[in-house]
Amino acid sequence: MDIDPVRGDITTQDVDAVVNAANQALAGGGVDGAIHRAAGRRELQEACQQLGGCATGDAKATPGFGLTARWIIHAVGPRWRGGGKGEAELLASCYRRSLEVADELGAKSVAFPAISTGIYGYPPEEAARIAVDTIRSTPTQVELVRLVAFDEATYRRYVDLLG
Ligand code: AR6
Repeated sequence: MDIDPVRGDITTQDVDAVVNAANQALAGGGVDGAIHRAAGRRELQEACQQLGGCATGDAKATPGFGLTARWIIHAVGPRWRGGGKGEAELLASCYRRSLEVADELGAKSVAFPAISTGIYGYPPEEAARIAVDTIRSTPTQVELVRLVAFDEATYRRYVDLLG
């Protein structure tokens, strides 16, 4: 599998599936807001409502609607609470579950945002390490993972970790 760091906007990625940093209710701002705007708010909201929420650490798919990507995989990252509340395992679980859902869909290319590092306050350095380690160690049919960094510092971190 190739893991490519890119600087950019997840909503415009030309991949089979983009991952959304969602919340348990599957309705929010941040990347989520951008994805809802780009995919088509009404259709995506309806599709999310039918999923009946999503647990922290889990992931569920909807169609991509107006996106180039055929699917959106909604993953719910942990809110940072100091590190002693299982945050690392829950964040790793988001990446693992997203790849499992991608396999169920038959998606061969998947783009991830830096889950939990915005509104949820996860320390970005540690989050990047978990992202890279978990993607590398998860058995999957996905051939290309794009790590989409919204800012330069996140991009640099991915480049350093990927060597
Ligand atoms: N493309 C790629 N990355 C982006 C984009 C974009 N268009 N926009 C923001 N980011 P966040 P969280 C980066 O806050 O921390 C939502 O309301 C951003 O710079 O979207 O998991 C959900 O519904 C940051 O590095 O997600 C939840 O309520 C990263 O994406 C809550 O926020 C994640 O930022 C989830 O918080």
